[in-house]
Parts: sequence; C-alpha cells; structure tokens
Amino acid sequence: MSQAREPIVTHVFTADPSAHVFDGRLYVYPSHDLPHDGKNSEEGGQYIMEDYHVFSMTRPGEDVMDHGEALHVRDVPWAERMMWAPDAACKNGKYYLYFPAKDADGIFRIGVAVSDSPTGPFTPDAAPIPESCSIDPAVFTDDDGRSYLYFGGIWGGQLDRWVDGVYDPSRKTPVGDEIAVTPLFAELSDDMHSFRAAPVHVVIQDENGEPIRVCDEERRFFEGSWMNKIGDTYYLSYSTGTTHYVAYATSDKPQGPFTYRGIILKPVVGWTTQHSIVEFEGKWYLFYHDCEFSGGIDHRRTVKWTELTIHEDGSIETLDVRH
Ligand code: FUB
Repeated sequence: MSQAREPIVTHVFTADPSAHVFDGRLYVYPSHDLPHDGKNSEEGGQYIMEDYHVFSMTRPGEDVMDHGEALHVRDVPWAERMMWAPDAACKNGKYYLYFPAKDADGIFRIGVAVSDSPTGPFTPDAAPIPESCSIDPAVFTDDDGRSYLYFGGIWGGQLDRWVDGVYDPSRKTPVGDEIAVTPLFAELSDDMHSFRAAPVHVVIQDENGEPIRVCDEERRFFEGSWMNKIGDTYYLSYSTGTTHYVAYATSDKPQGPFTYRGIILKPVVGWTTQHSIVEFEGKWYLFYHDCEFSGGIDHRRTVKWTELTIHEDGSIETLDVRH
C-alpha cells in the first residue's frame, strides 16, 4: 500500500517522479538515489545515480510494484554517470524513456531508450538526441498526436552554460534583473528519437507580460519542467530551486508564452523539489519527493503522492505537505 503523503516504496530511494497512465495502469518513472556518502555541492555532486527502476500501481493507495532495473548507465554507449530525472512516453505501441546523463566530457545530454513494455527493459540509442543538453526531460503528447520535449535545469544542470546550442563552461549564470533562463522546448519527430527543429527557450512572463527576472527567485524557473493540458490550457510547472517551490504558468499554446499563475507545492523537507501531475480516474494527483524518510539527507529522497485540487477557474490549489 502507499498512503497519501507517505513514500510509495522504502526499499530503494526514489526521486523526481514522472507519473503516467498507460492502458489504465499508473506508472511512475523516478530517478534512483543511492545511499552513498557523497558530499553536497552546487553542481549536484551528491546525486550520483546509475540506473532507473519503474514502479506501477492499479491506483494511488494500492500496492506498488517495483519492476526492477529498466536501464543502467553501463548499457548506454554515450553516457558515463549522473542519470538524473527521467520521463516516459508511449507512441505507436512503443514506450520511450527519456533521461539525462553526463557524457565522457562531463556534459549533460538527453538520451532516449525504447521498449515494447512500459516497464522496460529499455534499449538506448547509441548517441544522445542531437541538439539535446542539460537535464530533466518532460515529454508531452498533445491531443493532435504531436509530442514535445521540455527540458533543462540551471546551475548543476548546466542549462545556463549553453548559448545558441554551444556549451561554454566559463559562462556565468545570469544575475539580478537579467532575464531568467527558461526551459528548452522542442517538438519530437514522429519516431520520437530526434527533434524536428532546434530547441528554443520558452518565455515565462508575469501578469504584465514582462519576462521573469533572475532576482525573482520565488517565480523564476530552476529545473524540473512538467507539462499538462487541462481543458484547452497548457500548464507548465517547474521547480524554483533556491526558493524550493513547485510553481506553474499557463498558455494557450504548448510552446508558450507562459504566464506565471502561482505555487502548487510549498517547500518540502530537503533542498530539491520535483514533481509530476497526472489525471487518473477523474482525479488529479501530484507526485513529488522529499527527504523526510531519510531524516533530511538530500540524495536519499522518497517519492510520494497526494491529491491535487484544480478549481473551476483553472487555478491550482497550493499544497503544504509539511503541515
Ligand atoms: O535528482 C537529480 C536532480 O535533482 C534532478 O534532475 C533535479 O530535478 C533535482 O531533483
């Protein structure tokens, strides 16, 4: 059983949950924290992760199955380490796992692996997705069948070191009232293995149409994008990093511009906050992680879920799961 606001499993540490419903069953694709003694750093050096397990349940609150190792870094020809937050999609009868990892040069790229089953094992492509970079892929398929990847994260996620598709390790993170870095967005090709066109940054703006600035740490994007379509509205949700919120912004188009709307989740125990939102049997659920179970150790997180309320006006009720 997994009660609301309790870890879905405790036999392994899990983080960054991406939840999807495939064929009426609820699947969770998290990253897998390892119980090592690594030191915390701004580069995220504590998140030394090597593999992915897939979990599933008939519905939130029912028994959770661990389907075992679905992909290991040793089996990915281009990847060396740091398998961070993944996501998954189903198209044309195949299941696709999108995942970031550092290559031999220490640069994050995003890879794709394919399986006939939602639980894997997944077979990775030999090379990362061309023109991919950074971390935290989130894949979204619209009602018309077109699929999009939202991705990126600043600081240890390296997104702020990319300019026009070129990685510059010496590039300084924007500061103060410079415009904040936003997630990258690209439409996926029909076969789900490449981008149709070079990724572009989405716009996240305030209620006056002004882009969110770096100093606006309660609203600016840090990492952990997720996309939902609710009614005709596209909801981009993301982590604000240093202020530890899950925030959201909406648009009438998948590519934005997105207008900031509010906070979905207040800070949890631990530095990172990550999430996904899924509709299941007419209810909305938030999957998230925290470090409560490990006593606050940042790289020993556990995935939890709770119900989410979406009001008739389209606003999302703010949750505070610490109280
Ligand atoms: O789990 C490793 C990284 O920490 C993820 O990719 C980020 O979103 C943050 O949760």
